[in-house]
Amino acid sequence: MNSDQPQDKGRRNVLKGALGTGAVAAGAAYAPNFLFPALAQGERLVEFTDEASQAFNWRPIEPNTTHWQDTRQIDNHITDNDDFYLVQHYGQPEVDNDSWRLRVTGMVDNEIELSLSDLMGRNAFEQQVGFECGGNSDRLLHGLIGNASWRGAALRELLNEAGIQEGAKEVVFFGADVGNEEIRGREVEKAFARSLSLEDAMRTENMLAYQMNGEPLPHYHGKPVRLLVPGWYGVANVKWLNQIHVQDTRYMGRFMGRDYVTLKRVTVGGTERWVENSVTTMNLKSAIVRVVQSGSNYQVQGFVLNDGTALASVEVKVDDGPWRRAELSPRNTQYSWKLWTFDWSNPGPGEHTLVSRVTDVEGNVQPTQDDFPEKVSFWENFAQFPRTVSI
Ligand SMILES: Nc1nc2c(c(=O)[nH]1)N[C@H]1C(S)=C(S)[C@@H](COP(=O)(O)O)O[C@H]1N2
Ligand SMILES: [Mo]
Repeated sequence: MNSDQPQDKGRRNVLKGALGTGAVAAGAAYAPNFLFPALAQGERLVEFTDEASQAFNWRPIEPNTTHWQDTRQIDNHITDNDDFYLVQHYGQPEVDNDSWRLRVTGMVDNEIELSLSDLMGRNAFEQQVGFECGGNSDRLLHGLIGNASWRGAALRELLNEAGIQEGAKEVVFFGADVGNEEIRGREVEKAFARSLSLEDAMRTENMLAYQMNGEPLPHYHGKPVRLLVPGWYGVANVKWLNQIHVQDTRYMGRFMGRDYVTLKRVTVGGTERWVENSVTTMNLKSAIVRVVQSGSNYQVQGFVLNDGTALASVEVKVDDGPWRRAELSPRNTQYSWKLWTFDWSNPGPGEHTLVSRVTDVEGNVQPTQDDFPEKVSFWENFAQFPRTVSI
């Protein structure tokens, strides 16, 4: 058994069991939190009656498998390391911290090779970053999601130290995990990799992260070091990072050019065309995750994820009523998830439909499913997500 195995399955399972069965006593083990506290005496989670919730299946964390949160159980601004979702396409490679090296190669004046202690000896910074998988979905109640506090070194400083050469355009990030891919009829061994344009790579918030919520980066989350590109879908955050390569051509690998590629029908300069785009920055999205009842008061709780643009509002609509403003948590930061609450007092008995939408300061509004362009692939599901509850 490896030491990064989650230690804290117990309390989650206790909570799961309590869902929908009435009052749950507040656990003493919870750190106090402004928003989304654990349920207090006399509070209960209202069960969702929508199809997605009925069909939802939570899975315990297991080595080499995908894990998603039960978003109805979000009770903390920061996601526990063992509940933060997991996605890996080539399994979870064993990487030894002592022999691990990070190399910077290609169109640089000085190629660099760093050990973990070299990297940890560099200037460090900390930031909250939340993200979701580009394949997140209603079916999973948007559980491929998490928000953590990360510590690491600035990518930009390392690239500057290596000295980017004239003409360089693209920075490729390779993980230690490899898989066999059949490409044009030939089976070849490929490492997981993603790339950024040089301009995107140079953004100050990009981090080579080695700590997650105050602990060394867990094995599952890419130990000892992963890339974090705040504001981007999870696929950009290369785990088990071991090489950064600077080049003057586009990187065409599976996770840039074939997978995590959205196909939709849009107008291109007046002509309707089918267009593919690689999954990059997170689209503006909100979703309702919980409804908490305390006597005749109900509180609707949810999250927002986006590319880091400031928000103008989050609103909730009940049945065919008007859009009404929700309150955003003061703990939200530019690249964290943004938790919000909406007080819904004295709802009448019966079935109600609740939906949220978010608007940013650039005037972008979260679309409904019907507003979406015709889209073939399931990537980038950021439509408004109606939920139903029975009062
Ligand atoms: N090396 C490596 N990095 C990877 C992946 C992978 O398969 N291999 N999956 C990516 C995808 S698709 C997602 S959504 C995120 C998930 O990060 P997490 O498992 O820490 O939540 O990691 C990204 N980084
Ligand atoms: Mo993903």
